[in-house]
Amino acid sequence: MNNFPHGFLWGASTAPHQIEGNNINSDWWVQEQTVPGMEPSGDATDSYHRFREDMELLAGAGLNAYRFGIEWARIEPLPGQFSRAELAHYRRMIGTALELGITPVVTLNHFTTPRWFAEEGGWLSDRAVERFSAYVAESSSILEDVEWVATMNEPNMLAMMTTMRRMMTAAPTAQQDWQSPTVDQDPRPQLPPPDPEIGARLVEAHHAAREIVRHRTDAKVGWTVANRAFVARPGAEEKKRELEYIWEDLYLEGSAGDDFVGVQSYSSQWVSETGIEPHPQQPDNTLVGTAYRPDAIGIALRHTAEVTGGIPILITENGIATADDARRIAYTGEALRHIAEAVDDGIDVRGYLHWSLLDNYEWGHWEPTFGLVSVDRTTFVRTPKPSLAWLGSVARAGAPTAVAH
Ligand code: IFM
Repeated sequence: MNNFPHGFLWGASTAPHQIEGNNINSDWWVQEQTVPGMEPSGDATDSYHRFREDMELLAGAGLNAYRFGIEWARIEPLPGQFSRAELAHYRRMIGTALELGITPVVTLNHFTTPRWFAEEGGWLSDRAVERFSAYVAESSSILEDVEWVATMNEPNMLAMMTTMRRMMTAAPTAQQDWQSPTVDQDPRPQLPPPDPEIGARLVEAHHAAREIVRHRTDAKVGWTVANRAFVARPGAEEKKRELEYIWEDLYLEGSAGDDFVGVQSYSSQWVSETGIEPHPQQPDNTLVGTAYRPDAIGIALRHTAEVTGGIPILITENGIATADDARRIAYTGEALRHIAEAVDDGIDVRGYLHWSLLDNYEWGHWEPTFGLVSVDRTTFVRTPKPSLAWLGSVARAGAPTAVAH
């Protein structure tokens, strides 16, 4: 009981825009400079230059998988102009991971797009799928020995952000309401529900990308879906199903025919008959304003398995925004126990990738720290936190209950 399957991946995740620095050709770079209240990403953690050091820290702790992304805005800074040098850069990252005995899990799109793509109409433009496909085709040329490829990160949150941007364009004063799509600030505006029309476009783009990657590589292809782990108050079951469809199931159903689905969950949300209950401010909230709910990942795994009908699952993100590393260890230990129970119940989970390897840029803010490693933003010196060694020891033991903390 509570042993993870042989060959289980143990690692951590990152995203290019959140760690690389100076991603100046991306739509997010523009947004950071213009939306009031947003902090810029700047040099980020300079992982564009320091990726080997990051991977060595991960491997040295005993972890065997690293999820990182390719940045579209670097590969195609202008429409149709692909950078061989940038492709070579990401190929070096893949090569470094393999050399260090790390299984690379490569994400092709993690929220950001080239600014020209955004100016052309972004995901709502008639050319969106064609444009994304061209980028994916070029990127596939460096993926020949990559086993796991995610076409897109959290398309449901991307659809929500696209909906949010459309609302901000229509009413610029709304810019003050949302200073980050992931940080629940005070006062607390509700996130807009992702527009299903945008969701349908992302499903189309994912399917097109999946076929391109399959045609050109031997990788397992899927995408990763944010799971809000909704729980219904008495009498709110119907409302919960309605919200689950809008926020998650449209995208989980889009996984049909994929080789795996990425599950990402951090906290859980109550649903009453009138909708999602805003989570009140309280002392044990995380640094992104969410409830401390290590059980969320178990809810997310069960819901994903039910909707997808048993496609292999990779946990591509799970973690906590906290300045207290002992709390990170407590949260993660508890989350791993919920994962182990789901595995024992027959859910096909292939790996656990913690969010995040590094304290990084949390979409408009630097304060929420999710990392197993802290980074001095002036010198870029990395300092592993106790949680990194702790997760490595769990990985070596292969069972969370075997590790004292
Ligand atoms: O930082 C984000 C990541 O980019 C997508 N998933 C949630 C994380 C924490 O908010």
